[in-house]
Amino acid sequence: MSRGNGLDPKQRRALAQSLTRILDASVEEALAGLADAGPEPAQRLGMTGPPGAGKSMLICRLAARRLERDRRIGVLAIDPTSPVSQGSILGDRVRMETVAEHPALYVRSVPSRRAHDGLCDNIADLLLTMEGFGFDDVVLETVGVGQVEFAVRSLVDTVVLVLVPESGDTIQAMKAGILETADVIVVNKADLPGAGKIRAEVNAIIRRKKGDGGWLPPVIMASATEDNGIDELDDAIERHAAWLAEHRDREATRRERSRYHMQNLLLRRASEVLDGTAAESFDDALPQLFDRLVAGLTESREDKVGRRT
Ligand SMILES: Nc1nc2c(ncn2[C@@H]2O[C@H](COP(=O)(O)OP(=O)(O)OP(=O)(O)O)[C@@H](O)[C@H]2O)c(=O)[nH]1
Ligand SMILES: [Mg+2]
Repeated sequence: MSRGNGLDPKQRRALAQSLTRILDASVEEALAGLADAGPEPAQRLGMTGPPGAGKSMLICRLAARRLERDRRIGVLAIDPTSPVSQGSILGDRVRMETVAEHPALYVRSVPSRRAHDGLCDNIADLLLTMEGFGFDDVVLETVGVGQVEFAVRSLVDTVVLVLVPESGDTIQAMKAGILETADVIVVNKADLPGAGKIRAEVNAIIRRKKGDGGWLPPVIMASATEDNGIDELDDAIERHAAWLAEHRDREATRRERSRYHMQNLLLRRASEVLDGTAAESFDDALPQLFDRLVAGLTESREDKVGRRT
C-alpha cells in the first residue's frame, strides 16, 4: 500500500483472506504463517467499553477525521458471541462495514470465540497481519468492562475507555481498576442526562492518582450521534501518542506484546491437547495425566490427529 492511497480491491481481498485463514488456524499453522509487522508499526488504538456504549460510532467519527489527514485505517472489531449480547444488543448496533466505504478504511468483525480473556484466539496474529498491510492506524474494538481491558493494554498503544451516563458500569469499572488501564476516557452519549455526573466521578478518581508524574488520562465528553467532542478525542489520542514517543520504553513494550502473544499460543496449545484427549483419560491420576499431556504439547498437530483416528 503506497502512501496516500487506500487498499485496492485485490489487496482488500488478500487481507480478508489472510484474516480468515488466521482466525481458523491451529497454533502450528499460526506459528508457520506469522506475519512480519510493516516497516513502520501502526499506531494501535484500543476502543473498549460496555456493550452499546457507542464504540463503533465513535470509531467511525474518529476515522473520518483521520482519513482527512490521509491516514489509512484498519479496524478490527471483536464481536462478543455470548447469547446475551447477541439477543439484546446486536439489534441496534452500528455495523461499521456499512459505513466503511472510504478506500483507505478497512473494517473487519471477528467473533470472540473462546479466548480466555474475552478477545479472540488469534488476536495478536490478526493485528500483526493488519499492520503488515501498512495501515497508519489499527483500531481494535472490544466489548468489556472487565478482563478484556487488561489484555487490550498489552496489545495496543493507546487504550480509549468509553463510558456512558445511562449505566452503573462506571462504578464497577472503577472498582475493577479498569480506569487505570485507560489512557483516554470518553463519556459518550453526553447528549443524555447524567453525563456530567459520570465525568465528575471519574475525574475525582483520576485526580486521586495524580502526582506520580505519569500520564494523566483526560476525560472527554462526546456525543457520537451529534458528532460532538470528536476533535477533542482525536487530539487527546495524538497527545498520548506524543507522550508515548517521549516516555515509553520501546523494548519493554515489544517484549510485553511478545509475552502476551506467547501466553496466548501456549494457552491455545493446551486447549488443543485437552480437546484431543479421550474422556476416559481423566479417570487417571492427575500427576501422571499431567506429565502425559505436557509431553503432548510438543507433538505436532498431525501426530495428534493420527493418534486419535
Ligand atoms: N444518544 C446517543 N446515542 C448514541 C451515541 N452514540 C451511539 N449511540 C447509539 O448507541 C447504539 C450503539 O452504538 P454502537 O456504536 O453500535 O455502540 P457499540 O459500543 O459499538 O456497541 P457494541 O459493539 O454492540 O458493543 C446505537 O443505537 C447508537 O445510535 C450518542 O452519543 N448519543
Ligand atoms: Mg460496536
